[in-house]
Amino acid sequence: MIKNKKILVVGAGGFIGGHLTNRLLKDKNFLVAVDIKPKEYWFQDFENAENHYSLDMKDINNCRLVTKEIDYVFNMACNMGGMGFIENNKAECMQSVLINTNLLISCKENKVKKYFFSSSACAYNTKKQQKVFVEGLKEEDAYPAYPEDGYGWEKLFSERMCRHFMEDYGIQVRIARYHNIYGPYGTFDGGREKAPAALCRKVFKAKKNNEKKIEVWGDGMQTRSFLYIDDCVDGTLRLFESNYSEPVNIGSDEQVSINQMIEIIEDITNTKKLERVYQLDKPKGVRGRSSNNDLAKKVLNWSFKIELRLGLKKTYNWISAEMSKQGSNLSRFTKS
Ligand code: GDC
Repeated sequence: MIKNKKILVVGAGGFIGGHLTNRLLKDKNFLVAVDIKPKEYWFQDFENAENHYSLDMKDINNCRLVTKEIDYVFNMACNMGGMGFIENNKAECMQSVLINTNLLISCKENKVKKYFFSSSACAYNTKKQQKVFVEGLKEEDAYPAYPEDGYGWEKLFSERMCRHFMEDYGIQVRIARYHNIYGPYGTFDGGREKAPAALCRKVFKAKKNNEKKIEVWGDGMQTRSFLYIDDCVDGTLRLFESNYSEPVNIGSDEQVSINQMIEIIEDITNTKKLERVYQLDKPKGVRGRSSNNDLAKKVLNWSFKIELRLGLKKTYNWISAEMSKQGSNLSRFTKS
């Protein structure tokens, strides 16, 4: 367990960064929490951290400032979202390369010991994801390089940047390839939400308004695997404390189609089967994707624990509670 360290989390106002910051605080570390978002849009608040709101880490001067006297850095920051965002904002997504690059340079200057980079399953070769049911992607399947356009290229390039900072300057790096992380305290509306949150929101709305239909992007047969946030934080910390410096999948291998996921949500919420309105012109991404977890088991002795059904139940309960609240409280989770 990491304890009594001075840790910088970049992207602490976001979904995964927020959960990670909370966990590191609970484990009795001193946290410097940074995000480009203003205070009112942070997904979680941290009373016991040194918080830096509205700080743009694409600016190297800001990176230099917050990496001083820091033991460990977790770079959880990027301008991203679900398919609806990354397919329509490729230039925005690629500019996150500045965050990783400037942070690494600053870590080198300030002699930070260890650096974590949050990469993505979008780094994998898209040509290996053209069928509905695919074998879980192994780490070597990122090459030959043909990642998701925009966002995936940034992730793959930044992975390599980390690797070369380790080889050339000796900074220890750890890299996770996350597979569609979901759970409470994440975006569920506004354009950046991913499928689990979007579909929980849609089912909740249909129930509330007594509607009989929901809109689904694509034909619903596309597949993914989804990892619950608590498993993601556990896997991340396990990887960080390991001796393994190459990219590792942090994901689940419970591969489901989008249609199957909707059925699970209907089932856990006692919703009568809704008519699916398939929107074939909406962003769809790859046809099929899942995570091969052999390497994580081997080098980290780690595997996901929370099955999709349970994770979706927790997520749905949180989203429905948020949507039922009155007032403007919703905005931080729905800001586009
Ligand atoms: O957005 P996402 O969860 O991202 O979409 C999964 C699939 O669900 C897509 O085929 C999408 O068309 C379908 N889908 C159906 N209805 C909806 O209402 C909806 N909203 C959304 N968002 N999708 C719907 C993600 C990236 C992430 C991240 C992970 C890593 O790609 O967007 O930024 O890095 O991958 O695994 P997904 O899984 O394609």
